[in-house]
Amino acid sequence: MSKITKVIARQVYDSRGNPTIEAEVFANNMKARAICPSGASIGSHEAFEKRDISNKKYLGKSVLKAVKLVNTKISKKLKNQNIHNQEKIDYILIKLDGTKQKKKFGANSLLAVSMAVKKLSARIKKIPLYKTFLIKKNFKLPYPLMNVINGGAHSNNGLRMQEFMIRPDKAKSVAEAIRMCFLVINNLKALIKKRGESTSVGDEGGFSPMINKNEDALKLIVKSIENSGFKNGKDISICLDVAANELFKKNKYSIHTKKFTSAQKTINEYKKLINKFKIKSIEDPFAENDWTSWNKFMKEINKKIQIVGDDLYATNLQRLKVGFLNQSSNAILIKLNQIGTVTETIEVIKFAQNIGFKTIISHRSGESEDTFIADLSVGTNSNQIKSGSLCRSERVAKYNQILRIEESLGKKAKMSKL
Ligand code: 2PG
Ligand code: MG
Repeated sequence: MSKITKVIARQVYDSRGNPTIEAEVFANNMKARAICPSGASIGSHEAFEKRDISNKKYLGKSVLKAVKLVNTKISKKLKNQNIHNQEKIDYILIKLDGTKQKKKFGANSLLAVSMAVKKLSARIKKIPLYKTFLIKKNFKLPYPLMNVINGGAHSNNGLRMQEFMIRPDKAKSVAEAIRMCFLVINNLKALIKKRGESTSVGDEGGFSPMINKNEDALKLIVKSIENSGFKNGKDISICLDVAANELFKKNKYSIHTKKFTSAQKTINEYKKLINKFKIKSIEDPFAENDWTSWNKFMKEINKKIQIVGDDLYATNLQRLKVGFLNQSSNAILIKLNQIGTVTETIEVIKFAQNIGFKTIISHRSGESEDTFIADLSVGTNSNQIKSGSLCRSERVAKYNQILRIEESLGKKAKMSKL
């Protein structure tokens, strides 16, 4: 048994330059630390993020109260706990907060501690972090979902959909997968330049040219896949995150154009896009409480593509169960800070995999140098990882970590099944 001697926290900054919380846990004369990420398109069912809204010095964005809670109440409660008992520690945190959406302490303070505990336990046992989750051997490596054009809440270009991603389906290794994405991204950059548009990037490292039609973005991506010598829909496929919550009003959607139309018309337009651009995966095609449209879409698509629930499930077991019964999707996006502890996240992944859902581990649009999710994706045999483009170190850091893991697995490294 290794007892926790101390837990501390500090305010650091995320990739958007906003304050966030870093926790540091001590045991056995060793320590580990973790940083909590932060989203921009935040679902209403997500766990709460504690910020000091009245602190004008930080425009209401500081996390100093959350830091103080870790340094006092959380540190006191976790002192002398066995660092290797993650579940017990996480339940102490959940109970200490006591609210359904972690409103008292904030998921940010709890998660930073929870992840740091997990890291320190692995460090003390001298096991790589990825080997301490669900899977202990026969690891399957995830396909990267690289967000190459940023729109929606992650950019100011007026593109309605939030993320235009590529997935290198034919890659036989992570190294090859990343190389394929690298080629497409470079060709995309050249095409954007040729159009006379800016090649500056959005929050997740994808280009953010001033184009505002979804179809224009899709055409550019198809062309850059072809210019790289690949076949769209075979070697590399296009995947979308619509983040439809942001485009929903009075039961209508403004996804395909600025005009708000019915869910059925929206579905018809999706179907056209899927056929025309051979799209293989759509995340959050509808709003988080519009269960009817999700189910309708699933029926009409009839297992042809991956439908992913992000804001819909908010990494919440109860919501996933409802979605399963309602046949809302066939995949779930996993974000640790949507629920607030490592243990609850693992429970959701386990359940999702048992019901045959694909699991996709995801970053947030506000990220840090922390690579915890890279290990989580391998350690749970998740099919895919979404960590932005091959640009901005907070995004690339996760892909680099998976490259290291692949190298250490040597011949045993196998790609996951899509
Ligand atoms: C999403 C995420 C990550 P955010 O919607 O999937 O790409 O964005 O962190 O802003 O919620
Ligand atoms: Mg999303």
